[in-house]
Amino acid sequence: MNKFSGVDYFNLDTLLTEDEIMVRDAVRDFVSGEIIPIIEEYNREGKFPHFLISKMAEMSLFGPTLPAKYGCAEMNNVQYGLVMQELERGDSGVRSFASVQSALVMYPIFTFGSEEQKDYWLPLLAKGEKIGCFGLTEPDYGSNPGGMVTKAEKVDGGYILNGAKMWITNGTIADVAVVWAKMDGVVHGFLVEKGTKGYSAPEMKGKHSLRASVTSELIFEDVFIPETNIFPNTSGLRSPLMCLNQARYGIAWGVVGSMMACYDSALNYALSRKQFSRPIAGYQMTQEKLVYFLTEITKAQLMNVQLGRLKDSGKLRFQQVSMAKRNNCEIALDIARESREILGANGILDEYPVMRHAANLESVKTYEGTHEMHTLIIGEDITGLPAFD
Ligand code: TGC
Ligand code: FAD
Repeated sequence: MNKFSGVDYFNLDTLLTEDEIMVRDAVRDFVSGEIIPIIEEYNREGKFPHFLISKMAEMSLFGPTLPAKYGCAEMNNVQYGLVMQELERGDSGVRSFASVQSALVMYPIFTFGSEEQKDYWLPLLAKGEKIGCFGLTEPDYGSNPGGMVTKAEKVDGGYILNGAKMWITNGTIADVAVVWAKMDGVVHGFLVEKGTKGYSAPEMKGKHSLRASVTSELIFEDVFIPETNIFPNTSGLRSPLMCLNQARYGIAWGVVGSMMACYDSALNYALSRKQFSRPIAGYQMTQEKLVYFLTEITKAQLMNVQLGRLKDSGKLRFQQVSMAKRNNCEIALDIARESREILGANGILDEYPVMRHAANLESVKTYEGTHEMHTLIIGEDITGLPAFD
């Protein structure tokens, strides 16, 4: 296999530091060596490649922006974004695993947790010795999580949790679930540990998308949560929404990896596939597609670097994250679909990565806020007029 050398039409490496390039290249090699050779098989079987967890932990890919005292790498946000980009060049499901562990489990424990919760969970999660999941979505409340009906009730020494979550990445394999539930009408976060009586996490089967990722229901039937397992520092629905910003930021970068994989595959195929008198890359309509891909990749890369710099300077607004998540997911899906067209019938085979990326991106465009939700978030920001209801 040819070594993947990236897609950089505007010399964007000049916007990155040496350390940022070093992290990107290390993860790029890891993806080429460890993920790409095996991922089609795992995707076909509908299995998550568990053996990658310890390898990703060794590379400090979990909670990478958190402090070293928890065993984390203290990367900046551009490095974190580049990690997500490279992982998703391998597979959106593998990137999802890392996103959830970092942005939706380690981030809330770090941000809203007690010192004891941080000291116990963060080192174990960083080492990949424990796996986490994040339960916000419910069967009847997806885009509108504020309507959730999962409930906690205060009892002696803790809380009783009842309700259900759905579509939860890593749920079945998680040692700890960050679960959001209402108590007296206010949203709170709880750590629910595997094996707790009344808690189960059956895997959801039959997915055509993110097949190399575990997706589950979480069911809570009179589950007792000790006092030590509530987050002490939350502020209602705003707290889970803050976690979403971290994950959406990672997705905005991640899907550029999918775009690169599809562009690379389509370009190589178009150069080698001959129809009529020459390679199909020599026909104007194919070139139009390839130029569209490369232009959109370049625009997304520029958006991401600036997003990362804003995040590192503490000036990033959540509406800006929405714009990048919304745009980059839509474009990535377009590029995957059009790459499949360039590959003709071969495009539907898992000998090539494009159909897998296209199928995965259907989920990525939907989770962490649908295209429509991000439109409305930005629409409200521009006009001052909320249009959700
Ligand atoms: P709303 O009244 O707008 O907001 C409540 C409070 O939160 C503030 N806020 C945010 N703060 C930080 N970051 C954000 N992104 C925020 N969005 C809103 C807001 O300012 C307000 O603060 P305050 O101080 O005034 O109380 O709440 P709403 O109920 O009207 O909700 C609006 C809406 C639609 C934007 C929100 O609910 C939403 O984002 N919906 C989409 C749901 C979603 O994205 N779910 C994702 C679930 S997790 C997932 O998909 C994981 S995928 C995992 C993988 O990678 O595999
Ligand atoms: P709905 O909210 O029912 O929306 C259906 C359609 O209606 C969408 O097109 C939506 O945009 C549109 N719509 C809704 N309201 C409006 C409106 N006001 N105006 C215009 N259009 C509207 N959740 C978690 O909590 N944790 C996870 O780990 C997690 N992992 C996931 C993994 C996968 C593979 C998938 C597919 C989902 C995951 N999710 C997770 C859930 C995900 O966040 C939700 O699917 C998403 O937020 C959308 O909710 P929904 O599917 O219920 O769609």
